[in-house]
Amino acid sequence: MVLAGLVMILGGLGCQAEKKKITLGFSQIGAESEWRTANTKSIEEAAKTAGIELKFSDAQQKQENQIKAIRSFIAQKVDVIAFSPVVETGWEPVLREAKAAKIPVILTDRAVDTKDETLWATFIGSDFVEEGRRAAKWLVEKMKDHQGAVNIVELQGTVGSAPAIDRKKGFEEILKDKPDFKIIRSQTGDFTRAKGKEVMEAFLKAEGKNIHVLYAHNDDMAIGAIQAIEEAGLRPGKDILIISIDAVKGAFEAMMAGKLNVTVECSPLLGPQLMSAVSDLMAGKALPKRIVTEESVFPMETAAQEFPKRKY
Ligand code: GZL
Repeated sequence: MVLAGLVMILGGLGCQAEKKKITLGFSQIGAESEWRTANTKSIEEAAKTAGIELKFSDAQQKQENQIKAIRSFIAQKVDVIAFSPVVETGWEPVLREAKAAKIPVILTDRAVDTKDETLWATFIGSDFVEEGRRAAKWLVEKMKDHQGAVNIVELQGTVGSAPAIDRKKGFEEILKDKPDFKIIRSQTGDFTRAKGKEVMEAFLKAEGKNIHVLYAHNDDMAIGAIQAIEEAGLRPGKDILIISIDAVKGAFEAMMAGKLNVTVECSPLLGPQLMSAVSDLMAGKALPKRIVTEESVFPMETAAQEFPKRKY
């Protein structure tokens, strides 16, 4: 009898020891920017620290690849699915499939535009409209003693993406009652350095010295544009003021070189918050529908003192 009891206890312990590891399927947009690679690193490191098994897929900035990855995670019966949606729309069908399979979905970094908010458990990410407002508020303050027109060219992020839509919205909201501030050219640079340089070359060809300010939706496009401005014989940060968003290391290096005037922080370090949300979901805890990341603004003047403290 004692032996049987002992076997039961050991068996129970054995069951506890084999407690099933949480499996998270994550569909990442790609590796288009410094921000994205820092985001991926944060997620991979946080999953390891949390002891969560991570199935990771890189969509190379294509929505169809993200949809395929999510379907694969459903087929593999992962515990939770998380993804950073490359664009806002076109997600309902696959999210309904995840819901039917009773697999909760967490949105990270970018939001989706769906009528049915039960299709996702929570959205962890920045307030992109506020980032756009902060960029414009810095410019208005910087130009407060300037007389006459302020001609702005804008490098937008990926067409249809939440950050591109909302960073434009926030920027224009602040400038809407300031007629001297004009966006004279606006085009997507798809968040990459190469495309940012290419589009800035076209802006310079069309507008030349008529450009006073560049507003870039991310640092990578701003860094590409800086090369174009220098190749055109102009001084970035002086002849053309440059405002960008993310606050990656490359932006601090450009500010310390006097070529970028300000970067608005958008933290990619979402890994710990994501893993905490995954663990809470699996423990049956309710999650807030929105988890906002806290962020700052870094003008050129503070770059040297801030740079050593930067984590991405
Ligand atoms: C913002 C993120 C954007 C970054 C870009 O949260 O989605 O995508 O601003 C990145 O650098 O490519």
